[in-house]
Amino acid sequence: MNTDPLKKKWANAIQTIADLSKGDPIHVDPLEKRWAYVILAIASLFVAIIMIDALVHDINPPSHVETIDSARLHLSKEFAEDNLGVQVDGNGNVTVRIVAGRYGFYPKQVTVPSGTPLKFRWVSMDVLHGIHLPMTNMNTMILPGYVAELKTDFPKPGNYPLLCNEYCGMGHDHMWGSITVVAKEHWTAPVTTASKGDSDHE
Ligand SMILES: [Cu+2]
Repeated sequence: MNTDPLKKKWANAIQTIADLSKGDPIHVDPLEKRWAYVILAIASLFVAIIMIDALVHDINPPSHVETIDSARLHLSKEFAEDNLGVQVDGNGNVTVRIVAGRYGFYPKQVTVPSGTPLKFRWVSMDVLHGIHLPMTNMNTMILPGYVAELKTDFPKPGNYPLLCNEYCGMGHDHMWGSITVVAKEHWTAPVTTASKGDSDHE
């Protein structure tokens, strides 16, 4: 078999590459260059938006890792029935504890003050659930075995529907509740009865 034409082809190709790599630097069309700047600007804008959301608006993925025995929530000190809902501690910090379970939120409705830092602690008693309140930073999965803790602040009074946003079974569509936000001056702290202590788990 005569391989000469093939050898010649290869030699030519190598010569062309060698010619290209010396001499002129890579030529970039001005239009292409302009588009490269546009893309850089778009990427920078996205990074800036993420940074502003994280640092100014405090929108972050929940990084709080705390485990709990989901099967024994009713026996735990913190998530026993009497402790659910809104509580105010001695320093005036407001904590809301809600249990998600097929198919509802317990309690189904909570009333919180506007313009106040609130700490929400969510737990699941069975499977994966999730909540998302549009226009707030309240967006988390509620994994069985973990406490999903979120800090938020509702600037204005209003009613926020609470919908489970993780498919959890046949009754998922009926899994809802609500958060009522009332003006700070019209809000009265719930009367606390049971022992409020902190979590009795790691
Ligand atoms: Cu659900």
